[in-house]
Amino acid sequence: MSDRALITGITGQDGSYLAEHLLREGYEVYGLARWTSTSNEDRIEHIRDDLNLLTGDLADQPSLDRAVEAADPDEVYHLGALSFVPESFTQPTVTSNVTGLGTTRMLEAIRKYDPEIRFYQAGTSEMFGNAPDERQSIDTGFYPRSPYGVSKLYAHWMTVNYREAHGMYATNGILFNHESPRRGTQFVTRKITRAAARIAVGEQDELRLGNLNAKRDWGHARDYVKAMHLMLQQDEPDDYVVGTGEHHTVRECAQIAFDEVGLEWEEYVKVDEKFFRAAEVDALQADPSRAKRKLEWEPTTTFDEMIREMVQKDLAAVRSDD
Ligand code: NAP
Ligand code: G4F
Repeated sequence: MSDRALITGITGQDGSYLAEHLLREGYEVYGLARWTSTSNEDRIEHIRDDLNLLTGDLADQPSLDRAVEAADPDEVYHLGALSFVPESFTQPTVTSNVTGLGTTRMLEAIRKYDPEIRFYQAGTSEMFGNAPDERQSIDTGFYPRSPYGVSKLYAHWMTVNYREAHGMYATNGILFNHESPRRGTQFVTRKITRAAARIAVGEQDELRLGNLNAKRDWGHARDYVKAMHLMLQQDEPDDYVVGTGEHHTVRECAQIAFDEVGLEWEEYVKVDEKFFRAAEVDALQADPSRAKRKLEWEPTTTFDEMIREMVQKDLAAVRSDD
């Protein structure tokens, strides 16, 4: 009998890549998707017939209980969240409820149904925030700078607590930024690659951005979902930091994206105060040595390759809209 996995947030960037990966690995894949008035299934349309979708909301315990029971999974990958940092300042209590308490609800649903189910929590480098260390490892202290980061830190410790209190196989993956052509269009890399493509074909005049000096450790989502899967295949549950170990500025991202379409970024990018954050995380850079050693995981795509791939996909999309 094949292994069964339940993915919350299956309609998101990571959910779609993880579903593809698990299907390739021979899993029967279930996904929790919330009800929406129009379809939110664009990213999984190509594999829709191979998936078992269940409706539910992370704010609603009964729907989560039902989803766990219906999927009867061996592994749960909990990726569902309100994941856009600026919006978490606008909607702090929804963020706390969905991103924070939603994790407790999933852990409770599992504990009640079958505490042997393995659980992955989608942790984030945003929990490090104003980190004291130049490179962040599992030993770095946490200092989140947004309602999103605070909610994820709560979820992180709940995951540790269910492991220690109930003996559950509950694992935190602390993932640094990862992107792809499926990234939401408000996140800075995709905002840039899409704008570069649109400007190149004359559909947009300029690109307004916030802090160009912010540094992030950006990898490719396709690589990072493999690390999630590996984490749940270990003998014992543990917590892992996953990133490339390199960081780049938003400015560098713009340089590469505009170079890919043969344009000078300075001619099109304008700094707009509107996109500065109430509290910024200036720089994040992973120390992924433990994940590399214990999981034998390596990123395969460079930052430059990824941004160019995203621009090419955005160019193809804008051209096909014509
Ligand atoms: P994403 O594209 O924003 O996907 C988030 C998913 O959560 C979507 O499927 C969304 O559904 C779902 N969701 C939101 N609110 C929900 C609710 N109330 N009930 C049920 N589902 C809900 O995020 P991502 O980039 O794939 O990231 C996956 C996870 O990893 C998130 O938890 C994120 O916080 C975390 N993470 C991401 C990164 C990164 O760089 N990408 C790094 C570290 C951690 P809809 O499609 O209906 O909106
Ligand atoms: O792309 P971002 O919005 O991603 P951010 O805030 O780092 O969060 C992402 O990565 C986290 C992992 O560390 C995830 F947990 C989280 O769910 C999400 O996926 O912004 C990156 C940087 C920030 O410093 C921001 O201030 O880019 C800077 N930036 C500059 N101009 C901008 C813009 N960000 C956005 N979204 N839009 C701008 O115009």
